[in-house]
Amino acid sequence: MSKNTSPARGIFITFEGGEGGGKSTQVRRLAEELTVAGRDVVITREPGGTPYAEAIRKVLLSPESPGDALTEALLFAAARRDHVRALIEPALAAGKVVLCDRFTDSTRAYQGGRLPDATIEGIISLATAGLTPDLTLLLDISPEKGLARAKARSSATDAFEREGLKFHKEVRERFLELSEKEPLRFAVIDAAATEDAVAQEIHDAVFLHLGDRL
Ligand code: T5A
Repeated sequence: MSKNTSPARGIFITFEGGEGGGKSTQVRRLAEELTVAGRDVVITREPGGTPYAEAIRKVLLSPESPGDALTEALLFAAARRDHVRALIEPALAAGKVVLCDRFTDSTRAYQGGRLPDATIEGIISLATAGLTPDLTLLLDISPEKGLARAKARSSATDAFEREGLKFHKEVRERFLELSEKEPLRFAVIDAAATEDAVAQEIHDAVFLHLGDRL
């Protein structure tokens, strides 16, 4: 009798939230922790993650952006389709832990206010073929603080950072609404705390939600 040697499916964790919340910083920290613990970890981001999707990222974040939500949502989806097919799904099939800096909830939060829900969900579903994160860490911070952090790091701003405070407040509200709709998938993290405190809160959330699989 042949033995099933395929690895158990991996774990998909996404980091979400407004600008400058510390997502990239905390993706790196959690990756280090899980790697030390012996897990095979892949770090990736959206828009981007594959050469083709990184090329689309340049277009999306360029100052030439027409600011049309449907055009944006379709481009994010095209990048996401390539990312899911070429990187995320193969890594999960190989049993890896995939840590992704932004995913579908960013489309819901950033493009969602300007398009009907059914349009957003249809586009997301085409791009992901139903792939949903096992856990989403929402790094929640006031836009005032987050944008100040992003600005302190670099004076160059992308098309989305240049949006006004009202837009970023609405984005934050939409993220929080999403977390209330799906409390089992989301963990809301206080991203205004120190880097170490945020890392500890993320550690606790990851082991609370996924400890039996890690
Ligand atoms: N977008 C994306 C959509 O509109 N729709 C979509 O579907 C998707 C996928 C992506 C843009 O695209 C939009 C959303 C975005 O506007 P991006 O460059 O990837 O653009 O933007 P962000 O993901 O927002 O990246 P940032 O680099 O701005 O923010 P991060 O990753 O949250 O923050 P990080 O870790 O780079 O930290 C920022 C600064 O703060 C410091 C760091 O050292 C760094 O200097 N910092 C802290 N300082 C104090 N205390 C802490 N706890 C700190 N943590 C980090």
